[in-house]
Amino acid sequence: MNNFLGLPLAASTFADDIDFGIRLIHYAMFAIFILWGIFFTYLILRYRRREGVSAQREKSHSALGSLMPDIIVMVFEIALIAFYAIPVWSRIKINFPKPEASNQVDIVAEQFAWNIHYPGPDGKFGRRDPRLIHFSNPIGLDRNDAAAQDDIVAANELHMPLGKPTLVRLSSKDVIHSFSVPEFRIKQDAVPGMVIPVWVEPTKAGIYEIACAQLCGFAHSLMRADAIVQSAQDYDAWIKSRHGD
Ligand SMILES: [Cu+2]
Repeated sequence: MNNFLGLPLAASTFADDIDFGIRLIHYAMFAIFILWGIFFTYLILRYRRREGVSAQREKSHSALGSLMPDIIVMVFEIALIAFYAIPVWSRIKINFPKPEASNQVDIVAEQFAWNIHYPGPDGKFGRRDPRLIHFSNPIGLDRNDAAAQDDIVAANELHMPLGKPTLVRLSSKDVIHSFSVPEFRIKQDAVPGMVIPVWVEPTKAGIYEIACAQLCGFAHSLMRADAIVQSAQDYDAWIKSRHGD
């Protein structure tokens, strides 16, 4: 019953909050469907046409009485907004983790790959310039910039340490893509000309698929990458192994 809806593994700190909403809406709609079906069937049988029985037309009930179902639904919806939607939205989309306390990466989407830019051990992102973009330098990183010396650019490999939020600045080189990782309950468009922040704190080690969720061209279906969640030690070891690339 716990995974009655077939939701994917929940692997981020806010996944359960999102799932609560998905479950609540599905179960409430299922209950309404059943109750409404029973009521509808009852009315059809109770007031079916019979020989010798003529229709009775009563005066309508009070306005308040006939509005009651709407009032109940409205109270439910207002409660959903006030006690669920606003707190969860502000937790995920407004209160971002502090950059100093996060693993920071820039993701530059393109047809048809995810370029992941890590600031390296110095924690500073090197300068990027669109004029330097080349097939061997997909994000136009300026290797002459001091801050860029230790930067790492990996294609389709997003490494994330456990126990720390990863803060992503998402952008696109060409068309609109969408950064989607179902296990993290994240889906965010990458829009050319904009830098959109997203964050996630993974809770389970593993490899999850990043799939572009916005039809972006002929090879859209191949625009996949790995989100690799590993222990802090393994993450540091990977950064060291790539250092100087
Ligand atoms: Cu895409």
